[in-house]
Amino acid sequence: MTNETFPEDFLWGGAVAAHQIEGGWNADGKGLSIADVMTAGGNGIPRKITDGVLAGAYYPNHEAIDFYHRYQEDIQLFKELGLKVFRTSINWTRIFPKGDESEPNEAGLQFYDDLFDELLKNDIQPVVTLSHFEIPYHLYEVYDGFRNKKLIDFFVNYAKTVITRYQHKVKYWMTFNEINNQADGQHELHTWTNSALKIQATEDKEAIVFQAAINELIASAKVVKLAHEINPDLMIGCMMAYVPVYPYSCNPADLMASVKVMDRRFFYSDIHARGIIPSYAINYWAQRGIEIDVSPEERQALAEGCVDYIGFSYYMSGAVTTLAEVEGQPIVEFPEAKMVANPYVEASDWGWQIDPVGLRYTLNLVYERYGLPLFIVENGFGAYDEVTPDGHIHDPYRSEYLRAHIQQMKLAVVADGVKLLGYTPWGIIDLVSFGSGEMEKRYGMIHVDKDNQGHGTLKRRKKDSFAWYQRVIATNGREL
Ligand code: P53
Repeated sequence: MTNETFPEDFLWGGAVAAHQIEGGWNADGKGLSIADVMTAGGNGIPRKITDGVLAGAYYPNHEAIDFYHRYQEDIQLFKELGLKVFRTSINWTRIFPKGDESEPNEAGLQFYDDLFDELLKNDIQPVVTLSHFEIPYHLYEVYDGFRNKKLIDFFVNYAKTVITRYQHKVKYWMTFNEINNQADGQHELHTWTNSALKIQATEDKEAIVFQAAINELIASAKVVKLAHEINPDLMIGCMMAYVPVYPYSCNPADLMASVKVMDRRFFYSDIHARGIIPSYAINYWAQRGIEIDVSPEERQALAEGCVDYIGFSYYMSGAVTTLAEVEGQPIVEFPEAKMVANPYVEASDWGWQIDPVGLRYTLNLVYERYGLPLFIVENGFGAYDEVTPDGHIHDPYRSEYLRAHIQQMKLAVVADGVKLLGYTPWGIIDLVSFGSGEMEKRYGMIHVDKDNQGHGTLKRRKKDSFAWYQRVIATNGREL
């Protein structure tokens, strides 16, 4: 490899989400969000979604790492690390506690003014997700979540409020975090966190999730258009979870299965980026007898609200096969295929397949598909860490994972010509795991003293990976 590296203005950073770090779940007028009714699960143990907050249950997001009260101290560490950007979300329920009010909660708006000012004062640019699994619980209780078209207006009103308020502090925005996680409609946690949906066993899950997704895509498109009217300098992106799914074998049937599985996940960015509903989806709906409600005005809105860039997370790849002799997990929507382990890659302790080359592949694939700038807004390695008796955390596995991914990202930029805006590894500071609710599935370069049961001093400590990433940023990725 030559000495060529990333462009000088490359946005090195770190990423988190409000509900996974802030705590202060009912502080200063904040309302209940869908993340506030999720209990702690564990490695392989699902989180429960409760009806409201139950006495005696443990909700790890209620306190999280108490960033709400400690952000000044944390930002000093981010500054020392050299972050140029910090990706977080605005917790919708701080601004509109129930979601359907006409007037926002000023104390919530003030919190983000103070947070963004503190970041900017330390030369760190905030990058903001509008909806990162923080939909007001009231919008589920009263309106049934995003299957209801009323949520389009509530979201647009919320987005208009915060984009107007912070337009001079935040340039890069994203609408719905990992909007495609709900793609197959089968994971209760994902349909809950993406769309505040609870689907009865008697209902057609797939149809409901497609409708909710279309409603979100319309809401997103309206926000893109509105944001450009508010301030043409703003960059509004989508946020996708890209998990490339490979054909397990070169059997053509496996290749076709991978295309089908990938299309199901691409559906979302295809609409975000192109403004039209893809023919593969229209045909599928017709075959399945699914009726999706999209008015001519809404189609127009989709066409007028194409995103400026594609933000995405990348953690792992998958593989699919039709071969009878290979064991795997069934895929409900494609009964002829199943998901299987890839024998060429290893997996994390949580079974996530580690595949750095898959990141280069994804960057190429997505850039060719849309020709839009890309932004890797999540990537990282959830692992158990150990604090030594003298207070150190030696985490070479974390820098190894990140190094391998940055190397592939560099190849995509330097050798393949992909336009990449930046890289914000996930959970730059330890936080509550989304999927399991654990604290001990750690991604951070900054350790937080707290365990899965919620015990600990919340003290922050730099891990070995802190100094490593600091060097990466300082050398603009020349030294890995
Ligand atoms: P946790 C699936 C696949 C890729 C990313 O996840 C995913 C998921 C959902 O489980 O979620 C994103 O904490 C999400 C973050 C989340 C992070 O990845 O389960 O945007 O909120 O924390 C890591 O290990």
